[in-house]
Amino acid sequence: MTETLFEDALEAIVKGDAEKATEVAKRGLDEGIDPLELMEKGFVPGINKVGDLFESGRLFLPALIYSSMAMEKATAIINAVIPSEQKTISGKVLIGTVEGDVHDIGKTIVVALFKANGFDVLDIGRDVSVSRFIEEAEKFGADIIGSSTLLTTTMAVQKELEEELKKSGLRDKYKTVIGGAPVTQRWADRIGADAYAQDASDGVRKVKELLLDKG
Ligand code: B12
Repeated sequence: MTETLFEDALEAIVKGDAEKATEVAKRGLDEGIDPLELMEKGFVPGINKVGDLFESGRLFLPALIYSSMAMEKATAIINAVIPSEQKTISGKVLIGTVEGDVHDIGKTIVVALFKANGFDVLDIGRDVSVSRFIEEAEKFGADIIGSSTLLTTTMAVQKELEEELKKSGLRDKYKTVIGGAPVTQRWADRIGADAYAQDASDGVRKVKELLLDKG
């Protein structure tokens, strides 16, 4: 039964059917499925498939937009019910998508899971400039700055953030974590970010380690 639900979730996203995505998300929750599992095994494979079809020219931008709208509906329903886990460690995490990039579905999932894990999170949205990342981190008193990017062209902004923090003498004040589909551990090492996370759960682990490290 769960398998059918995952397939329905995938299909709703591939077809760009927001109504069906909403129905499947609600049905899953009614059936008592783990919301994160429904996201990771149903909806996320759906949007990844859409990405593959788009890349290979078998699906075009209008369809990509419908699929992402369906994904946003499902994400909103699921994020609202991600269960809070025991607060084991406290810390302030600022997170945003870098300038030039409007992709925020993944970042929004990360924000929801971070909040559920008891971190104090400030989501500064998408298309955020390096200077705004730093200003907001200073105002918020962040421990960690998290940046997301889905475009290979905007990965450079994560590097600029590292450089700007160094230039302004603030690098040691914060720990940085980076994520997004094209981002890798290698990229993190290259630009000098403190951590890389491949998905939201990995992000929680990495942020906990960084907070322990920060003391
Ligand atoms: C949905 C989507 C869109 C939607 C975005 C809607 C939205 N509100 O986000 C829309 C339709 C707007 C869009 C637009 C474009 N898109 Co688009 N899009 C996608 C798609 C299909 C899915 C992205 C997604 O949501 N994935 C699901 C989430 C859950 O995964 P995720 O983002 O990777 O996040 C997870 C992890 O990476 C990690 N994570 C992410 N960030 C962070 C941050 C931190 C701190 C941490 C700890 C973890 C973490 O945790 C998340 C949850 O587990 C991808 C294909 C793909 N497979 O990635 C293409 C893709 C990213 N898009 C692409 C392109 C080209 C574009 C456009 C340029 C298209 C165009 N011609 O206009 C524009 C760009 C506009 C801009 N300036 O940003 C290309 C990028 C190619 C490249 N090499 O750079 C891709 C790869 C498609 C492709 N295969 O060609 N897109």
